[in-house]
Amino acid sequence: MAAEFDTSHVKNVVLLGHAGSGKTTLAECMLYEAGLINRRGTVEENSTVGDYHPLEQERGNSIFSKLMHTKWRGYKINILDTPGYDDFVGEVLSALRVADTGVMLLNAAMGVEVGTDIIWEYTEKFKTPMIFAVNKLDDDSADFDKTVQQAKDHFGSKVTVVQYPRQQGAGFHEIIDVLRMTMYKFHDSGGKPEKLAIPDDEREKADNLHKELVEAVAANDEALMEKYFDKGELEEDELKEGLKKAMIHHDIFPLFCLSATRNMGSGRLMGFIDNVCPSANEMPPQKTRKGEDLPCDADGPACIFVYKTISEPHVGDMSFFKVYSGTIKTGMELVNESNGSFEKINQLFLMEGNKRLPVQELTAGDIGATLKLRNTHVNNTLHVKGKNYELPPIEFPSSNVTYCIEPVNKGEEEKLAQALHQLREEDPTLVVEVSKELKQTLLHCQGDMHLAVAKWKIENLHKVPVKFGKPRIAYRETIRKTAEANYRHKKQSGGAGQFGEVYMRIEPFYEGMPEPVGLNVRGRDSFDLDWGGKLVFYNCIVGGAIDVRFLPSILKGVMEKMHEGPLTGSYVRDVRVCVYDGKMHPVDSNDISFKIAGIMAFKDAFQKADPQVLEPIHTVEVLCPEELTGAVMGDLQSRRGMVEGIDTEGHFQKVIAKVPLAEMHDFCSSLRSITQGRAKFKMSFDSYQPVSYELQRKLAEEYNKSAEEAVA
Ligand SMILES: Nc1nc2c(ncn2[C@@H]2O[C@H](COP(=O)(O)OP(=O)(O)OP(=O)(O)O)[C@@H](O)[C@H]2O)c(=O)[nH]1
Ligand SMILES: [Mg+2]
Repeated sequence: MAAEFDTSHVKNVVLLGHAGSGKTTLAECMLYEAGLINRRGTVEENSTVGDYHPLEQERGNSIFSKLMHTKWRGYKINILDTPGYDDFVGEVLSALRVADTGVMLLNAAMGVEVGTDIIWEYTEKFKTPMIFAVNKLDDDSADFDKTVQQAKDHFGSKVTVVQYPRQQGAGFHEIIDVLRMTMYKFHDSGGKPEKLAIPDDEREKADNLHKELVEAVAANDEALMEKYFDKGELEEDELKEGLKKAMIHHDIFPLFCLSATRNMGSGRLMGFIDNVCPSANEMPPQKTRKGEDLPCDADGPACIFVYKTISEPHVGDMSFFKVYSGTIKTGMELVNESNGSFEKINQLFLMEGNKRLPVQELTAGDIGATLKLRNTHVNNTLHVKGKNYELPPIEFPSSNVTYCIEPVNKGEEEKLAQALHQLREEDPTLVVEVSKELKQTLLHCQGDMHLAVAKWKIENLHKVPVKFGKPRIAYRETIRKTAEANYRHKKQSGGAGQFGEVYMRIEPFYEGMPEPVGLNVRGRDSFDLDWGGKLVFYNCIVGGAIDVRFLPSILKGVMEKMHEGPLTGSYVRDVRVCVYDGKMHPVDSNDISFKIAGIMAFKDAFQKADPQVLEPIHTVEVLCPEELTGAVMGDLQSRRGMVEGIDTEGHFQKVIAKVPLAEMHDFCSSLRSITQGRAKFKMSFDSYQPVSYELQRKLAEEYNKSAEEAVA
């Protein structure tokens, strides 16, 4: 059976906004208004179509993006409800990737919030046509004008009022629409409003706002500008066409009014989405990675992009995708451009939260789901044989916080590894690293809530109890002065004997340092170490004191000791080693003897060379409202942080600091509490810097203690 809606009658909207701004409640209204559900659920009663996941119901907020669809006046509207908490940014980005219009909800009682600004940055990247919806106008502390002003301050003069409320707070029930020049009057139960003429006492305000709207539209279209100059007015249809064009060019952001809990305003919003917001074939064509244009044409070659995968218990892997070209039919076979594998589309579904509605085909521009693809992942492009389209991937942000993870029960390591693999499949913002250096499995994630979700999934879906901890720090060791040492390794008691004696000098290495003084350089090797820094190894043996064939063994010994530094067992870097003398035994000297002599001589010399532990220092950038800068700086300084500067970024202050990674573990939750979630941060590795004498002593003590316990 052919698709119910053609490409021009499918609209893909993503609901965006700070946590708690009312996205899930609005989605519920849109389904209810269209009769897809016969009762509006609420977040409080855990009865919405959107927040069906047990964890969401437990927490009272969305965690995963949800695909739902509604049908309104001959159009199909795909609704992508997204979570507002920044920890779940991956869900927002993947939904934004496939949407053609974003609806940014503003909480009229709070105005523009940090989440609004964060998400706005992402919409700018995608250049998504955007609508603003000022929600919660029934809230006693709603302030529409302040919210609009903040929106204009934060997002510019392109924010254009299309509706304003005649009342706010408990009395809110009328909306003045200056595009239609109509007043919508709602009954207490919300839903379908009466359409009335604009009352006289609102006429002037409505006319002014209408004029602003018309001029904004005309300003973005020469032909309309001429008509406007000519007639001093534009017809509603001309306004709609002009608005659509301006939205596609990210030149106008129409602003609407809502009370999602009272279901006031959702119908008009859907009407605007139908008549004005672009369908996928009205958007600029997708550019493949090769730079070709891929027009959104139902008769074009079949091509889909997978933006999300989830694993449903008792169902299997579900892949969510958008059809970017052609028409997808059940039974179709497609090629996965990323790995060349063939995938059969056995089933196709429209989604309504967790409800799957089977269909036979999906047309270009539509969004749907399928089950049990064999080898397809997020960001994969699947297309008809004979084509080689690859669509640009979603760029997920790097992580903010890292935890080490281990199973509570010994022997469940493999089960945990499989669970983590599955989690990573579903959530590309969760990065799993098995660190050879730290001998820990690390979970890099977006924040504590993100971690809590991972824990819930591992324990409830994969049945592996886990514990999280603070990861070890990847310290480094180096030396600050030159030292010499020698070591004789001798073992001549029963069996093959061992003998090797090495004299070496070690020096702190720096680029451009002069050749070793007082030694005959016979050979030199320079190594860029995997863990950063260098080792420069000199053969300064004279008179054949040690045969050159043993030098690689000495080097091996030195390298082995640099793997587990003498002070704290951390990697050693930036050392020059000169082997300048030694002794051999004609029979007992062999590789192992000189390797051991190399290890021990290096260890002794290292201890004498004023060794220094280095710690990783990260650059931390915190975006926060101005009034919180002091609190943020205080917190960073309490972590041995050095504040390097404060910049302005948009409406935020950006505090830049250099902070030891060892002090940053709980910064994410601390920042959330000192700023009530009104700040965000990112951090990146900067450099290795010496630790204080006190800390070095403590680290060396801990290392020696654990070494003793290990042999005990
Ligand atoms: N007064 C009032 N409350 C609302 C309105 N819309 C939503 N709420 C309430 O605001 C809270 C958050 O609503 P949600 O729909 O979960 O908000 P959300 O944007 O989906 O939140 P996240 O999923 O956390 O991003 C709930 O308690 C809703 O009942 C509204 O128009 N007026
Ligand atoms: Mg929600």
